[in-house]
Amino acid sequence: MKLSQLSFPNKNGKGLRIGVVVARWNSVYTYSLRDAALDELRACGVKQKNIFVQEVPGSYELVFAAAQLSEQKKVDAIICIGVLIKGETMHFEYIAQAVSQGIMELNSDESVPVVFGVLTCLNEKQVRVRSTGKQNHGAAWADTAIEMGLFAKKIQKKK
Ligand code: DLZ
Repeated sequence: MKLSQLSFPNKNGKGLRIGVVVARWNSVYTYSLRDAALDELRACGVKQKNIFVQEVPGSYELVFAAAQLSEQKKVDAIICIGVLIKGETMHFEYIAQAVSQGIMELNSDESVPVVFGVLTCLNEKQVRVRSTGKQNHGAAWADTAIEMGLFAKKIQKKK
């Protein structure tokens, strides 16, 4: 499925509070993804004062920051943004595994949805395609955060 085929029925972010955690490793690309996500959040009505951006050194640190934000309950959804590029050692595999597992565990154990905004690519060209221009994934991650934040709010009201 092409990114452009993703559809989001409700993109009304008014009243939502969104956390955005961004890794500085490969920052040319993570900042481009972050900016696309922030533009989309604002376009969907999320107020600037309700957007909380936290930088971390690398993708491995995304889970810790997301867990802290989640625990504070000050946001309705969190987007974790990172870019992992396969190198010559096993580093890529270990970090990708740890981050995907960590974010999955936050989603299953905690009540704040966390969006997996981590590109795991084999080379820089794959990253560039997915983090710049029309195929920039950042906007879709913002839409996902809005949809899941609205869902989390609705379900928690009923408890
Ligand atoms: C060490 C490392 C390497 C080799 N590659 C990446 C990468 O491609 N993308 C990324 O976000 N971070 C990388 N890191 C840094 C780790 O995520 C982490 O910041 C350090 O191991 C310190 O815990």
